[in-house]
Amino acid sequence: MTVTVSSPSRIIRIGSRKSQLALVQTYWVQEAIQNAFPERQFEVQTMSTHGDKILDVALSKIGDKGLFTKELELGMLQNEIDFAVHSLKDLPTQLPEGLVLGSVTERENPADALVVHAKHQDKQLETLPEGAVIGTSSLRRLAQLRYYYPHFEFKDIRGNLNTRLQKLDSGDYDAIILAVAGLERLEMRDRIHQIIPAEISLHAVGQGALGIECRAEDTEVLALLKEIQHTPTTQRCYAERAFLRDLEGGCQVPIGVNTAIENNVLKLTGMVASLDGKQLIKDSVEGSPDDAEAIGHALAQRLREQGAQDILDKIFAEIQRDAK
Ligand code: DPM
Repeated sequence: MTVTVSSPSRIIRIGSRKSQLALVQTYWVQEAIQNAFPERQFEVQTMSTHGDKILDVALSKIGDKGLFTKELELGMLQNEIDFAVHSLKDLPTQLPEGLVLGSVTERENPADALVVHAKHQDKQLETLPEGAVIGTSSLRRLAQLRYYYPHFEFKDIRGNLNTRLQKLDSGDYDAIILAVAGLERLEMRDRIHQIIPAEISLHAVGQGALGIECRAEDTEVLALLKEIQHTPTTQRCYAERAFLRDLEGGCQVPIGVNTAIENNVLKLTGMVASLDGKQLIKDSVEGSPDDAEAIGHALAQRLREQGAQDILDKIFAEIQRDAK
């Protein structure tokens, strides 16, 4: 186990993936924490993750949840970096021994966006033609859209945001689905054609928020990170992550959520859908924001009682079979 030495001169090393989006997010965190502690020194160190190297395989087929986080986690455990900035939705719900989620920063719009090819500028999800080819490699987006729009075709798409937009523009797809938050952070909000309402697409757990991971025993870094934590976002994301932790198996699953805090009541809505879009189970649980994780567990239990486990077991079996 690493020992963290505290000294006033200690430079805090922030780990980041090298993608454009990851760097924008990391520099945002660096600026926020630098503003909170002007006398301290923070520097960014970049690393490539496994997920950055295998761009040709559909995410859902890789079945490895730490795809974008493992190398950064090793870096923390080996004391090469002090904390890592992740898109919270890419951070597995179970962290390696010795690491914790030190902070969750204020969430941006967590919704999904429809981005269309130029020839469909006058269309919305409701009016895209029968057989329109929709690009996504998210099982969650696929299952929900199939449920509400069974007349579309779906095709995998990988690569970073720019690559995906190029593939769309070159005519490979009629439309693609991307997170609003990613497009906004990269100043590409003009590509957001329609924000998909929560009634159609519940977002991924943690979507739109940044999660900062650090060593569990590094009390100095933990204290620094607390200053940039956003409490309502943290409560919402803890409820979402507890829900996912209870339901997921070893791979990406079609699970979506939505949360809101109003009048000190946290409401968590969640859904599990089958890949063919024929079954979709959705329900909500409310409670005190202080009981965020209990709300997540309660919702998982409620969806299980309604048949969510059968749907998920079938999907795990399918993915395992495809992987062979
Ligand atoms: C995860 C998923 C996707 C990313 C699965 C899901 C989308 C994959 C795809 C867990 N991570 O959402 O159901 O559509 O092919 C990812 C994005 C962001 C973080 C890009 C996106 C930016 C938004 C954010 C990829 N990870 O979802 O369009 O920080 O929340």
